[in-house]
Amino acid sequence: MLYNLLYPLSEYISIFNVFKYITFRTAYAILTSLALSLYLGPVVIEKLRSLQLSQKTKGYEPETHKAKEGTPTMGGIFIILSAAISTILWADLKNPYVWIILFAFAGTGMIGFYDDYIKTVKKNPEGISPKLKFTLQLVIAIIVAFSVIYADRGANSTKLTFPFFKNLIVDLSYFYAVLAVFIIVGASNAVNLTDGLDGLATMPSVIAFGTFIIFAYVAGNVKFANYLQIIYVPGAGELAIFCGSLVGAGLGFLWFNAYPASVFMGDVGSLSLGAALGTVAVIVKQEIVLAIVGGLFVIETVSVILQVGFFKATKGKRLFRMAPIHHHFELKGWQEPKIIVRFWIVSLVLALIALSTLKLR
Ligand code: 57M
Repeated sequence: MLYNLLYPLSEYISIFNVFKYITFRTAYAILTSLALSLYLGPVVIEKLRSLQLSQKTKGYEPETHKAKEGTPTMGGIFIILSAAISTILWADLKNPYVWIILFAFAGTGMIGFYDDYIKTVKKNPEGISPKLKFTLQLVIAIIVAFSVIYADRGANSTKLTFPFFKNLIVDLSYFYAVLAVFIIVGASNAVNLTDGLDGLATMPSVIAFGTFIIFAYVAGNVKFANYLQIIYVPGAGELAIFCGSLVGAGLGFLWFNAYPASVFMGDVGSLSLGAALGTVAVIVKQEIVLAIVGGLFVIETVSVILQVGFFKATKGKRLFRMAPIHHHFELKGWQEPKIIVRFWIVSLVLALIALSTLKLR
């Protein structure tokens, strides 16, 4: 908004020229959303506490989780508010990608909100039925996928590139929509599965959005995109501001979600963070790189798939003590902060590997 309001005045007031720069606006988007989430955090947490919006445990979690009962959930509300306000303030509101990403983010946030509402207010620990949740996610993802394809009239949006192979580009045409939907829904659920220890989904999300600031910036800049031999996506640079807003909002949330957490993000947070991550990857044409940047979320999801598959194949034997894999380490006796920090380190390493794909091609 500030870009739309103030940059046109730069002819008369030269200082406003600074609003032209995505780097400047991204930096201030990070700071704005960080300040907002640090301010909104205590207000929202107090409200959640007074409404007693905490989740009942299901009864089969590791012993250490019993003490967490009563911790307010749905803190994702202030992640969404802080990041959305900051994005609207600093991004170019004439850019269609800004609205597509905000739709994906807020739309999946509303699904999560509904699920949390059933779990907390209606006191049903199972939440909404998996079928309904999946259907609603599909609806949002399908709208997002076709909007992305429509936004560049299919010029490059249906092409799939492969990290490390610069000349390998496959045009999937409208089948690309199927892939995009899979990525958005998959990322949304993968972050949700990871969100089972204090800060475990938060910091890796911050690292992933931080990495995508760079991917969005270079994809939206014709010189950098040509130099790095990645697909140039006009307008994608504005997503750096959205990603920056999530870095700030995520760090602000982590302030309260750090071990021992005073709030959990709830599905309102985890589903929206994951879907936003998937949507950014789809828009900036780094779909496969997402699996590296968000490798920790992939590992968590694969651990569940393997656990369930192994259980069925062996008629009752378990591969891990419990899935997702963070529970396996808990049951092995690792202290919660140790698991969390080690998983953060894994995320950071994966983000660096993902960034190296820009040069190794
Ligand atoms: C998310 N939610 C946490 C909190 C958070 C198919 C199956 C693998 C599904 C999976 C599942 O239900 N995943 C959904 C897990 C819950 O956290 C709430 O949920 C929100 C995210 N949706 O924001 O509101 C609990 O996690 C802990 N937590 C923290 N700190 C945080 O910052 O400590 C969360 C955030 C919280 C708190 O204790 O109450 C959750 O775990 O329920 N199911 C599982 O993950 C279950 N695994 C399982 O059943 N494994 C089986 C099979 C099916 C693979 C096996 O290994 O044999 C675990 N879920 C629970 N207990 N509740 C098992 C242990």
